[in-house]
Amino acid sequence: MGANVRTPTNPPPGWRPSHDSLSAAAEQGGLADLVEPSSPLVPVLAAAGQRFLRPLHVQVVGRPGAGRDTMARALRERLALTVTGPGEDPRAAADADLWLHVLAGPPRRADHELLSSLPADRIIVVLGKADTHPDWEAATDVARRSSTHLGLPVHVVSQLLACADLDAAEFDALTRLAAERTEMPSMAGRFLVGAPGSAERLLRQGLLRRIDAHGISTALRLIAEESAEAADADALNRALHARSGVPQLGAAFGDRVGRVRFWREVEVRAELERAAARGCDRVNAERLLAAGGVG
Ligand SMILES: Nc1nc2c(ncn2[C@@H]2O[C@H](COP(=O)(O)OP(=O)(O)O)[C@@H](O)[C@H]2O)c(=O)[nH]1
Ligand SMILES: [Mg+2]
Repeated sequence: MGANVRTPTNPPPGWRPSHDSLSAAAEQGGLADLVEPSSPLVPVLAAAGQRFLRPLHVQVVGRPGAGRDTMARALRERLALTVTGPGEDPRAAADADLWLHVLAGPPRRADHELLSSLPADRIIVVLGKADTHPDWEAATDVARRSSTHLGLPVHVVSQLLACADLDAAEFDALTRLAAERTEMPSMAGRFLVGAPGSAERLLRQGLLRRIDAHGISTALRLIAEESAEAADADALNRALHARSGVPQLGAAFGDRVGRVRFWREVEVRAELERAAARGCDRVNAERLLAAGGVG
């Protein structure tokens, strides 16, 4: 069950966006042109049209600790999306077009409950913190099983690697560690050598906090191989971003654009219905609603 539950707000089965619908005019910024310039509907349509064209807005959800804040940052930085994270302005939630649910492992009861409360046609599910699994393949296995369980695709990401922004000093430190043939121990805590509070220990703590064990071992390997991907801090950050799975989410968002357009058209129609109900150029408001827009 879970996300397969159809909420009452789902579009009718088989709905297809039509090219002569209100949304087509809205997309071209031409909603207000559908009525005479003197119509009191002009400001209503202009405002609805502006809202229709707002940037894609994603709300990040999931259980606390799943990495939601980091995910929100990753979506902003890598995919330039408008994002609301947990605990951010609850009013912004009303503007959400898509919900990105972050799993921290196989779905639990709280995940099912959350997922079934969201619009089923606009959910994207990710298995986050993929870098904390023994390897990427292991994370992919968990995602595959979760996907079967939920009946939804589950994408594998490391939101932390997607946010990598190592500076020149951290890059120099990694270069030194690579030259010393340092390896990332399987117990990450053993990486923290040096006296508590010493510069070496603080540096290593900082690296763990910023890119964690998998990020560090990937960086050390790329630097040791003298890869062009590790030519400098910027290149290394890009290499970590590319391995995070987050850029690849762009396609999943693209696939939902038709759904988002449908729901934005529903909003435009609701505005027109409210205008008609209060007698604001009712004839034309109803004409637009009946014709499905232009025609
Ligand atoms: N290794 C790893 N740690 C992560 C990742 N994403 C978040 N974290 C860490 O998980 C902890 C909680 O992250 P946060 O984004 O605040 O989670 P939230 O409570 O769901 O908002 C922080 O210490 C993050 O650095 C990830 O992709 N990989
Ligand atoms: Mg947090």
